[in-house]
Amino acid sequence: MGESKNIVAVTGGAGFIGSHTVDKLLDAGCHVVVLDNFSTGKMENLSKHKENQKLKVLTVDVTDGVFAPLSDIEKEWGPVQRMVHLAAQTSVVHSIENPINDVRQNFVATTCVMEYARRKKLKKVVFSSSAAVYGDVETLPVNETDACTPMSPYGVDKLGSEFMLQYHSMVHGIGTSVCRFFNVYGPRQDPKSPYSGVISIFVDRALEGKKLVIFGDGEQTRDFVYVGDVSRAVTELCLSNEGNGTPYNIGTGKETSVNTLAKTVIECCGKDIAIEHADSRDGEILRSVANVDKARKSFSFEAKTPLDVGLSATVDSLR
Ligand code: UD2
Repeated sequence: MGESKNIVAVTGGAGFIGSHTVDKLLDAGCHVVVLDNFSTGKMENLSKHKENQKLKVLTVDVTDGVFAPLSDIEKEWGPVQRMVHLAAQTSVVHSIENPINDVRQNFVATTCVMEYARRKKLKKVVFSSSAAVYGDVETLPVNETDACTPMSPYGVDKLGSEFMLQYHSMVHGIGTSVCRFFNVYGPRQDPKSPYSGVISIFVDRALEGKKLVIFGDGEQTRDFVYVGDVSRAVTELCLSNEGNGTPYNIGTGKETSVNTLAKTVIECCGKDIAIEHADSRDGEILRSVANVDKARKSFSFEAKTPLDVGLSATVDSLR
């Protein structure tokens, strides 16, 4: 007793990136409270920590506010000091079709988290922004200082949320870090929704012997970054007190077309799978790849996992 605890609340902690972040925070000795509404999160993502007394899981929709649910934890453990905000509506396509819902789940939720951070004087908040804030840029790889012209409500919300963190640093002195995730993939990404990440969909379909459907000509590119690398960056930023909300690109710096990805997935799954093309998506960004110099210089971030290695791990997890 008497030992000081590092208490971290993780919104979306039962989700894909969230549960990997919870793994790493627990490894680092933190006490962790997961806030998740289980719309896409799954308890089984946290099942290996079932007996861990340092983890609590609360079924909470962040847009309903986090003060009441966290007050019980505070009575038992003491004050929450840090927050990682990963709960989100993650689909660009969904945001175009349902912009009001997107604003609620992404922008309003961030405002709820930051209002808690302000009143409780948290040491640190880390937020999951996205490469979608950039839109189509003229020069690649894209830099954090490049102009942002989001091409979807999703990108607009993420950019607005970034400003919400920066404002809290500037005016209320809260330490904040913003991660602009590129295309995150890996084990525990749910492949079964039409809004799922392309790698999870391709791997899942290839393993079932179904054809892969490429939207458009397939020459659009993405920077695919492995979830183990992403959750390491988030954990590191969460445990540092520094940060004024300026964003970090979290990607690999490598550009891969959807055509190349489809071929690599087929090779990795070792099956003879057909490829078909369909209409391209609205609001589709044509090329996306990160310049990662800032994260490298600031906290020695390196996305270490090559695509073939990350793909094998993804294939093994879905097999
Ligand atoms: C991803 C993230 C989003 C945001 C963004 C940042 C997901 C689900 N979304 O959006 O949250 O952070 O990256 O860049 O991770 N595609 C196909 N066939 C399919 C599915 C997708 O060709 O069956 C294509 C799609 O048209 C796009 C690419 O694959 O060109 C990636 O699509 P996505 O939905 O995985 O991700 P994206 O980039 O829209």
